[in-house]
Amino acid sequence: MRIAITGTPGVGKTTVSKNLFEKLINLENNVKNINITEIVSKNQLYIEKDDEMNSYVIDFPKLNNFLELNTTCEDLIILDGHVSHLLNPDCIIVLRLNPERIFDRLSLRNYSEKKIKENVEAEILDVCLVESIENNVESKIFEIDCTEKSVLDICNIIISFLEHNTPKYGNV
Ligand code: DAT
Repeated sequence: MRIAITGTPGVGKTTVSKNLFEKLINLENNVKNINITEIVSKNQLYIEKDDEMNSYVIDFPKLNNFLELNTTCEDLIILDGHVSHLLNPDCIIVLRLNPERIFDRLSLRNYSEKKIKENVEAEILDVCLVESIENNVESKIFEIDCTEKSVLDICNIIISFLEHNTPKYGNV
């Protein structure tokens, strides 16, 4: 089973994924936490590097192939990344955050003004949510506003979503 943890850079995907992994590994032993940027960079699963934006243009067929070869259908796979919703997930968690907080967090990362603006706009325009809905007819989608929530709260919400027979779309 593939769980996509998606959302605009800065929403908290990596922090939530790591904490979720620690919680789930206590319940099941076949849990994997895969950071998309890390594996794309390490295994050269990209077409080119966008130096201006300091990001990769991902080679999706290569990335999909890599995931097929390195996971099994028995694994509970956490896919951490802002394109994870494009990797055939069974369920998608879209993390959301007040765009002003995204601005603050990305400024701390010393991103360029252009990259910060692009990401703040992406959050305002619901880009990850819209892409998730458009590209996944079968998957369940759950949207979480992380603005006033602790990482622990967010993880508990996700686990509760995974454990219960929830409708196709939900938000909290
Ligand atoms: P992403 O992986 O989406 O780019 P991140 O996990 O690196 O985001 O988090 C960005 C920063 O925000 C990092 O310093 C940790 C902090 N953070 C993440 N989730 C948080 C939360 N729920 N409450 C407070 N801070 C959080």
